Amino acid sequence: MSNQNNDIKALELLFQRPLEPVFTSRDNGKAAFDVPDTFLTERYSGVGVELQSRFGDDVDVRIPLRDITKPNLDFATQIGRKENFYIFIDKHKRIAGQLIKMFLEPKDRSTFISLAAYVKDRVNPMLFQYCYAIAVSHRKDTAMVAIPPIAEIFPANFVEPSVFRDARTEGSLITNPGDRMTIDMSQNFTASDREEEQRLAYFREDIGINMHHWHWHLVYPGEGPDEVVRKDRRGELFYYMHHQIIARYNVERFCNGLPRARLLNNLREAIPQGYFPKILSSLNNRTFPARIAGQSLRNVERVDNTIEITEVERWADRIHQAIDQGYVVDRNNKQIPLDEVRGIDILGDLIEASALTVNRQLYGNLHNMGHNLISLAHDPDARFREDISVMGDVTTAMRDPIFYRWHSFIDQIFTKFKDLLPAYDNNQLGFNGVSVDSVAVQIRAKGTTPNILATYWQNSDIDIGAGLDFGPNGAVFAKYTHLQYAPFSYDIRVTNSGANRRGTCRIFICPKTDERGAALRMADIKNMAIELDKFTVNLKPGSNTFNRKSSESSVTIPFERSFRRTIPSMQQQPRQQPTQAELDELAQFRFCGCGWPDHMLLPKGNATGMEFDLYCMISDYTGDEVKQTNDSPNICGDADSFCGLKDKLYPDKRAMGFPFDRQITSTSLGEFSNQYSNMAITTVKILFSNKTINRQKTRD
Ligand code: CUO
Repeated sequence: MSNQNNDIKALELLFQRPLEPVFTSRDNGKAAFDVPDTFLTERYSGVGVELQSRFGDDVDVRIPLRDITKPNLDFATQIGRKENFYIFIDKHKRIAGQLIKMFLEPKDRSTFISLAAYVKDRVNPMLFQYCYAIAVSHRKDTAMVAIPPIAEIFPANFVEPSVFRDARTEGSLITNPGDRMTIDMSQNFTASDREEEQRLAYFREDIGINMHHWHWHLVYPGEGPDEVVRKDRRGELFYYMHHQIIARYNVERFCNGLPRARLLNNLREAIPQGYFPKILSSLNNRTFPARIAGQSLRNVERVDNTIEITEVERWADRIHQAIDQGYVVDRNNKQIPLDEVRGIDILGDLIEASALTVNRQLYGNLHNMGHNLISLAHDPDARFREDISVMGDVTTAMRDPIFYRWHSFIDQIFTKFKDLLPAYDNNQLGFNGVSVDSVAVQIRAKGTTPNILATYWQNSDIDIGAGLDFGPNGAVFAKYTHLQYAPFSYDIRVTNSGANRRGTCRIFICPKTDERGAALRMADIKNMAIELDKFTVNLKPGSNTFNRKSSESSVTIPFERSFRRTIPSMQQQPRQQPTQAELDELAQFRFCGCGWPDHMLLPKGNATGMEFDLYCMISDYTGDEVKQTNDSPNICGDADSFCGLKDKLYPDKRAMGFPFDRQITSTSLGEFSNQYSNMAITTVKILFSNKTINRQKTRD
């Protein structure tokens, strides 16, 4: 293999089998590293030769690792290898930031690979994977390597544990992966229907949703060197991506006859929602701790991790005060206005809080410390030696109903700021001479009725073989049941009475009624408007028709992107020299793990057909256009609404969520939309069928 191919292979191998020492064979027993003796940890250093020959003899590819000057890892080993790693607390964030910096430093790729291989066996595996993935995605010389789906690396954080016992058995007894049976994963394993929150388990515990959340935080880390943290509008995107999650969750609750999530704005009130996750930490095989119903938050008093409820309340008060006054105060006591353009971005970084916060001392670390308080409520002083609950880990936080209560509280602070800004004026909202005459949707199948959409359950297979450390080689598939919708197309008719011009088509789906069927107020509708798609259109004079597939959404990534890491043309062995086109495609995969899973694009609706307003606006492109400062290719443009573009400016100049991010004075969505020719709405119904369909091999 060429050096380049050797390097790509080496970088891929370091993602596999996170708990195994680096000298074991990987890639289904086909590849192994040639590890310098000095790389072996104390445990294995006396048996080096034996190990190398045991794991290295019958492999197809042996990759030599260059010996390097050994780094001092004392800072990183403060997190034990069996401890859970969680990025919401200061100590872990700081260590991760330092390790990322160390990974970005080597000038050449092969030193980076050797460094990573050396570090891998010495630090906490979750910490390693997080920092390594960030480094691989930010180093220029590793751009061609795909970040594998996190559920493949640490499947235990996503999948109910009994699946693993079956998977190990199947994988060990049946050596040919092609002959292995698919393991069934149960849905609804965390609670019975006695617990009403269980109605939302399919959303909270969806593997694709939780992977997206991990990936988003990987693309937008809060701590680390500037080149990794300082990204265009990252604070605003923190607000917007999480805002959309809350909007989607609340609408999903309405579909299931539940009221919207109640904000967790009183940290001293018992929390009625219990949660018993039943999944195991990948690092220590212990179950993630549960929270009983009625648990109260308590001050956290642990070694290296303390937080008082009073402190969190003080930060929230100061942030509210800053919003009321219209400015924040930086570390030099300088006032920075919270204006229409920069205000939300400043607040996002300050509330999260990321390393870009203008004043950590004054405004604290509100959102992260909320995660921390909640995730240790069951054992705040570690007297029972219990670890964090799911709320403390980005791979698992969205499983717990409390996530949505905490993030609703955070979201309400942002909304308060947005509602104080002036409403958009006619210039901003209108587009003279452009009329959206109609918007409609139709399922892409024969004999379907326009504006009726369908959802159902689907079984899909995912490969959990790569994460079965010390287990069998090769793929082991598990069957996962998730919500799915019937693919549909938009049909948008537009009349342009002017010359050739461009616009941005913005499509949202808005709830009409709450869980009781009562009409929602405009103030609530705009907060729960779900972005479905956004794309640029060229308008020719006269009539224009745009057809767009649901699968092309700017919010989502396809199922294959969420769950498969290799492109089909590269799966054959022996591995051929990849073409440039394949390398480009692979480069996209890396960033493209970020994106809402396509199968969760639509809310579930209900069995009688739940009505929504489909809203379409075409905004004037002169107000939308962003002049990119570099002309590198668009890597993964297909989920840019939530994830931005790699190494580029956020591709829409308007505020995220436009036009629903500001107050709207109209009393209804119809009234709002009727005022502007460039907007239209249509009633659509989403009909849910309680049946399960197996995934076809190909979908459009
Ligand atoms: Cu993504 Cu709280 O930021 O979980």
